[in-house]
Amino acid sequence: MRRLSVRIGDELTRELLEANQSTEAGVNAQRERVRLLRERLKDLDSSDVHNLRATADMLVKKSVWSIGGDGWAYDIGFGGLDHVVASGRNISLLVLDTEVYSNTGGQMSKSTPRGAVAKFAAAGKSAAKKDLALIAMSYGSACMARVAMGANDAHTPTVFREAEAFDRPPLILAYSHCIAQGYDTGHGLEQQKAAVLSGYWPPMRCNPALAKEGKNPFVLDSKAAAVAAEAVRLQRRPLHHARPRAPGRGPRAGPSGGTGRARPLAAV
Ligand SMILES: Cc1ncc(C[n+]2csc(CCOP(=O)(O)OP(=O)(O)O)c2C)c(N)n1
Repeated sequence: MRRLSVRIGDELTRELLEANQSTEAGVNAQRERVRLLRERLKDLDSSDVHNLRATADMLVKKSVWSIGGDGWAYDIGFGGLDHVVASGRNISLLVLDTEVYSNTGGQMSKSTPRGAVAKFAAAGKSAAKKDLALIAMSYGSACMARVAMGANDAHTPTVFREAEAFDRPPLILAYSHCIAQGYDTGHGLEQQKAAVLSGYWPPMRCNPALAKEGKNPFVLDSKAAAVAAEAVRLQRRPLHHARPRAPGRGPRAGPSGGTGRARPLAAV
């Protein structure tokens, strides 16, 4: 592109190569520059021009995410995920946290909360849920966030945009409803809302870049609990969140007579 700068225009060449694309507006401005570049290349012909035409779209920043479930993130792929988060390299990670392995039929993962019963963990999980958010925060290199789309659909895209704007590996933990949780997933967003309103899944962000500006890197995007935590358990069928069968395995869960349908949330 530098070799063609006399014909493309020095200013456009410099702007294309040095564009700040950390915000949506910055990316849109770069798209417009690429459109202009294509116009200026229209009547030119050389191998450099051909190459530039073929690769011009690469000048616009792409949003690329690695996506997996909690089984991947907390267990079977944890080594790799942990390495990326600790490295500080800008690789975006999204965990769809259903708190249970679904694809293989319903085993507990390290994300499964204490006392929960899964199809292949009938005695109830004895250990507490692993705190991936805390692990990520402890490195001080990653931009971590916890979201639940059903609770606040404006918060989720804001968090994604923010996470992409910083030159840090974003790790987003998204509370996700799932058929293995045993309720009608048509009510999944209500389930997510219950998880947030009850304080079970408080949305939060931790961005170490803010500390450099003298700000608190941790932002809690959640109000005090407004519904009983029981609401979350009641909506899940016995298969996932039921009274643990083995004594001493976690707190007593709600009655195991879930209907598989979401129920209205009870105020605290
Ligand atoms: C290293 C490795 N171990 C085991 C498996 C077998 N396996 C395939 S999917 C899966 C469950 C993954 O659960 P999760 O990541 O929570 O995704 P979900 O099925 O809930 O979408 C397992 C254990 C695998 N693919 N790779």
